[in-house]
Amino acid sequence: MFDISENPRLVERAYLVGIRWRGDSEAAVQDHLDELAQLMDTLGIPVVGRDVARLSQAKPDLILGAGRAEAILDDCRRLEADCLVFDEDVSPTQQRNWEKLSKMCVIDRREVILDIFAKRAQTREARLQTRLAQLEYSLPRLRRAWTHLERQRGGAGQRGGAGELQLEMDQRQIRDWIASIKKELAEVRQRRSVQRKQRGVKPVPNAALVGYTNAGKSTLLNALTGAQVLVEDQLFATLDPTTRRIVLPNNQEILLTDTVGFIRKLPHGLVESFKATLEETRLADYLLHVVDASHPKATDHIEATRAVLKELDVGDKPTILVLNKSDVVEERSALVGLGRDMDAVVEISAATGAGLDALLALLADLRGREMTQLILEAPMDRYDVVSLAHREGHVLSESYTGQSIWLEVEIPLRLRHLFEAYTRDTLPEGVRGADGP
Ligand SMILES: Nc1nc2c(ncn2[C@@H]2O[C@H](COP(=O)(O)OP(=O)(O)OP(=O)(O)O)[C@@H](O)[C@H]2O)c(=O)[nH]1
Ligand SMILES: [Mg+2]
Repeated sequence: MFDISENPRLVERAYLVGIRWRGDSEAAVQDHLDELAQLMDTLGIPVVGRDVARLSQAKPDLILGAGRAEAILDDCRRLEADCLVFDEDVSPTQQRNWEKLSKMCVIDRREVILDIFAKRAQTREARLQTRLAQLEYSLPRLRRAWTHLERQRGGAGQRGGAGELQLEMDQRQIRDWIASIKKELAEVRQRRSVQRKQRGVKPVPNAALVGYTNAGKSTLLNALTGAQVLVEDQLFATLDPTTRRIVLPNNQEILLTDTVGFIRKLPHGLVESFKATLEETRLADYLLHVVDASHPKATDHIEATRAVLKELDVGDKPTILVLNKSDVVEERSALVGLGRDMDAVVEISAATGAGLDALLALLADLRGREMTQLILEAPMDRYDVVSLAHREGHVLSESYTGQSIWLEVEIPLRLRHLFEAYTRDTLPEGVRGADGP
């Protein structure tokens, strides 16, 4: 593996560019730029200026027209900005053109998010996943210069001088690097799946906390379980999953998992490479979709979250919409109608504890709804099937016919496959059922 970390130059003053497409409101574009500024803040790079350009169609070489581009560059010179950040996707060619023109670092929102992940990743797995997403993002971009990758390799917000390596060689090395990271990740995941299997002797239902970054997911996990996940008023405080057990009011247990938050334009590569971390979400029986209900853009956050859930293929799991931060909600009317199409909605404050009882009751209720009634015939020597039914469900009737044990049971839907081989349509004549004589 190569290492090129000589004298990376620090990017210190960012200039943001948003684009107002036909049909967009000025306020929406400004909101998105506010969020981009927050992302830059998370990276530790001050924003010294911003501009919104109106556009009906992107120009292939610079997105913007040449006149507008010049005006932005004048502004950047005046403000001594050294990094231009687009809230739009910038293609590799456009990025190269802008860098040539401006002699500045030029990045887009997705790359900012990648840099934040790189800065925040703590565990080996999160670091590998982030590095993979970064490399895949930069692969088509390498043609322009070495500086880009060096900047990423040097760490968040840094940027290096020119490298001397040959282009073709670089690309090949990057590909090798990607392959070796994938191999390492496969090993880490293999180990985790073994651990999960060992844990999963008795399958306990799993609910995943999902939602926009900074919605309060970790605060909620901590409030419900006494866990000590890092909570911060910053974007992407959490990258690694934490799972804790909670006991519901009906004495049933569930596992609750907190994981990485979502955002508009989460780089596709990140979603891809974090799929393993998000595995707990994919395996979850329910989702608790947490939203910062005090945020003026709460509705957009819900939509952006659902878009990522769809990308993860978990969009149709039973979902409770959790309207968090009710202690600081000013516009109560804005919440009306939210979550209409979800299974339940509850207003809480993870900070004050308000509404947590109602949330737990809802979870118990949702769990209750997930049961199915079956008639089972188990051979006499398969008492394990019978005891599984007792352990995981409610046995309504139990009868012996000599060769078989007949059961009427209510079991969780998610375990139905375990009983498939023993499921029958009706009880035979003479066997007494739950409402029999
Ligand atoms: N006022 C208020 N603040 C809250 C509440 N819940 C969380 N917060 C604050 O919101 C910020 C984000 O909370 P986190 O729990 O880190 O949010 P998260 O969803 O885990 O965020 P990421 O891990 O970055 O995706 C912190 O400053 C919390 O103190 C709440 O109910 N009321
Ligand atoms: Mg968190």
